[in-house]
Amino acid sequence: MPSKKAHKAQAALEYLITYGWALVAIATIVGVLVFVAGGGVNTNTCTTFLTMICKGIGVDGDTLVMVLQNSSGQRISINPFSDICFDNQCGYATIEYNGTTYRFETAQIDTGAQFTILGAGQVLASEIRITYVEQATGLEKTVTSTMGTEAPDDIELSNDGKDTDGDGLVDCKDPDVTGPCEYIVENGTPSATTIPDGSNITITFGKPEIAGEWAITTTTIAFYVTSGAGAEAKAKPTAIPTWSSPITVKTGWNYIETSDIITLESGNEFDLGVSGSDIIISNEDEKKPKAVMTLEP
Ligand SMILES: [Ca+2]
Ligand SMILES: [Ca+2]
Repeated sequence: MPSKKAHKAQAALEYLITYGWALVAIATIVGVLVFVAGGGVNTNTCTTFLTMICKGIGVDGDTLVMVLQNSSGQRISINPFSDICFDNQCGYATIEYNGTTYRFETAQIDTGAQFTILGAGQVLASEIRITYVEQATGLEKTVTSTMGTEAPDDIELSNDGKDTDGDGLVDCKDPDVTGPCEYIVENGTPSATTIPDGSNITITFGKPEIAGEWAITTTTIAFYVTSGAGAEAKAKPTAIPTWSSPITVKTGWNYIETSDIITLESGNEFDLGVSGSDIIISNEDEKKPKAVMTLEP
């Protein structure tokens, strides 16, 4: 007669043989869940917004890559430049949707559609804020979410004007950087907020930390118009005689690109001219003029 101990051992063995496959299956499922929840082999975190499902987050050089799905139940519109901010820093986002890249233009995202947000130099940001307009209701909504990437703390960020990884080379002078070198210079100080028909004003932008070391290859002047839609506006660096092709001004943010190569100086100045009617540009808070400068070492 087998002892109680042997009986127990045999029972345990039978249990394993009978239910072992189930334990293996459960272990596999748990493993898969941990893998999925943890984002696979890394620790990237991507928190789902109330009205947008985060499908994934990743890193491409110093660029943050985030895939979202519009689950608001209706079509929404987002302007990447003014409506997507990382740690309260706006202007560095682009949206890729339906094969088109949006930076200054507003993207219309269909209900249920998936789109990608790219944040230049934003891999270390810990919060993202998105403002969008619902097409069906016309309401403007803002959602905020925490996030995080597995980017190392000592990565060289391309657009902060600092030697982030401590090797003595700043931004795009550091071969560790693979992304674009774009700076947004804020607090533009226009000499007037009303630009009379047929005249121009000069806008001065604040000093980037890396002044003098770089050439500006393109500049986009962003300005917010409160009155004067339908007029034409054009821009140029003050030292350059050539104006950009005029754009038709709309209410809200307007963007004019100039492609003259100038040396980055502290307090860069750009002329903004209008024709057709007076326009009024905002110099209030976040709606002050901005310059987006693409730099080369
Ligand atoms: Ca840097
Ligand atoms: Ca560096």
